[in-house]
Amino acid sequence: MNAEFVKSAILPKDYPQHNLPEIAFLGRSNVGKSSVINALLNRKSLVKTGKTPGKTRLINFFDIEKTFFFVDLPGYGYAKVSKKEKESWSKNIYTYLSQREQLKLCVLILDIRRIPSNDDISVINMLYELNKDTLFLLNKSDKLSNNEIYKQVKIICDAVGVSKENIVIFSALKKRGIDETWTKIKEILF
Ligand SMILES: Nc1nc2c(ncn2[C@@H]2O[C@H](COP(=O)(O)OP(=O)(O)O)[C@@H](O)[C@H]2O)c(=O)[nH]1
Ligand SMILES: [Mg+2]
Repeated sequence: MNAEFVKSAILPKDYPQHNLPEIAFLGRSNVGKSSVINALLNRKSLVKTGKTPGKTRLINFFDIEKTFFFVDLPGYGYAKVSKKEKESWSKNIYTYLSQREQLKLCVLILDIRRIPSNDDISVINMLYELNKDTLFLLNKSDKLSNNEIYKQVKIICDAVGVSKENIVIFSALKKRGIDETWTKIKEILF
């Protein structure tokens, strides 16, 4: 898939100007957000992985085939970040989510092995409050057996109050869930 980095921004005045739909990716630091984006685009390293967790506060915009945009929002929940930095993160994300008219779909990435953290729940509440269409990708499924996957899906669905239609069992490493994710994205966008 043809994907091109367009720019990084923090404030709305610096967001790129265009009229295409945007899909925003959210997740706690180290959940595999960059790996998921690369896997969906079948790119090895469009987005850097495993680098300086929690350090990037920038919103990165990627043009996909001149048809829509992927928006990589900064990862949250990194323990070594100060309270002040966390607040500015929340504010910048909230501004993007609440003001960006082009935003059509949010993709929230969770670690299938974990119960959603308080930070995850805050973000999910923000998305519900703003009435955003949200798709949940349960990443790192390669780390669990089928039996464990089944149990975790139920636990996570209950914890975040989402139905199974809005989740995809994913593995960026093993490339699981890619076609299903694209089908769901296209259902919502087009
Ligand atoms: N086992 C496994 N590891 C993954 C998967 N996705 C990402 N990772 C690893 O998780 C770490 C963080 O990935 P990265 O994409 O940089 O996460 P980000 O901080 O959310 O952007 C890296 O070591 C990745 O190799 C996955 O599906 N399975
Ligand atoms: Mg990343």
